[in-house]
Amino acid sequence: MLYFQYTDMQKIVVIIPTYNEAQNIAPIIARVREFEPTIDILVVDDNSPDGTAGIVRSLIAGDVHIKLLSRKGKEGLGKAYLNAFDEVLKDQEVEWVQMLDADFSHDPKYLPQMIAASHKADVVIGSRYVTGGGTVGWVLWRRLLSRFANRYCRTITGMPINDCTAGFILMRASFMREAHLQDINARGHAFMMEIKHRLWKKGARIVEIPVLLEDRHQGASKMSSGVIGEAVLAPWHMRFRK
Ligand SMILES: Nc1nc2c(ncn2[C@@H]2O[C@H](COP(=O)(O)OP(=O)(O)OP(=O)(O)O)[C@@H](O)[C@H]2O)c(=O)[nH]1
Ligand SMILES: [Mg+2]
Repeated sequence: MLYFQYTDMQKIVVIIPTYNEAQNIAPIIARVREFEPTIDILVVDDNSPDGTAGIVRSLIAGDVHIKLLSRKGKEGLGKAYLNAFDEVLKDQEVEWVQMLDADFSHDPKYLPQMIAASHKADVVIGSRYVTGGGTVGWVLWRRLLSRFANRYCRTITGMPINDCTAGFILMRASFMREAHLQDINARGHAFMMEIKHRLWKKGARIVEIPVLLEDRHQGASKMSSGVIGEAVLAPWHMRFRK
């Protein structure tokens, strides 16, 4: 069980999943610290062969607000997040959970704005597809695919969200505890759609704030064609699930 020491009024934990992010993990944590000096951070690492976990351990020595959840092996982003949610939500004091990629796609400079928006919401999405949001450095095919996937998801599920596949999300823990997130089997973009769909079905108030999403700065992408196929079917499952 992971215990955090809280210094802020709101108990927020930032979860950063990592697989081979040795080049990114210390700089991304430093960037979080620029904007949120004492926020709790949980890194969930799938035994990265490049030694990401070792770097996190060395950072923990100088910062009591960082924790590491070390998993046995690579099981995909979805499973890593579900495992981390389980650990974090066991602590009844936790009120908010923030998801943040390690690869600098999600700039921690938006965290204060997301936290401010949470006062009138249960889910805050760092969104590419509201006015002022977008992507930087993405190749055309990826921009088109993402835009299409999001319109498709919104149309089929009826969920009033412009950026269904966003992974930059702040969620109220009480809704997460009720939304049965642990049953989600999807891995990639479909995992992100499912989370939002389940929280929305529970009546969560969802707010999107504009962010510019950047392409990863360093390291290799773990995107695969399997996750695209899964994302095509997911909205239909969501629509017809009782
Ligand atoms: N713990 C864990 N983290 C993962 C796994 N796969 C990806 N991640 C992390 O999840 C975050 C998002 O993964 P990315 O590889 O950036 O996926 P993406 O954003 O769809 O694709 P690119 O930005 O093109 O690489 C990063 O912080 C990864 O290190 C995994 O199997 N286990
Ligand atoms: Mg990425």
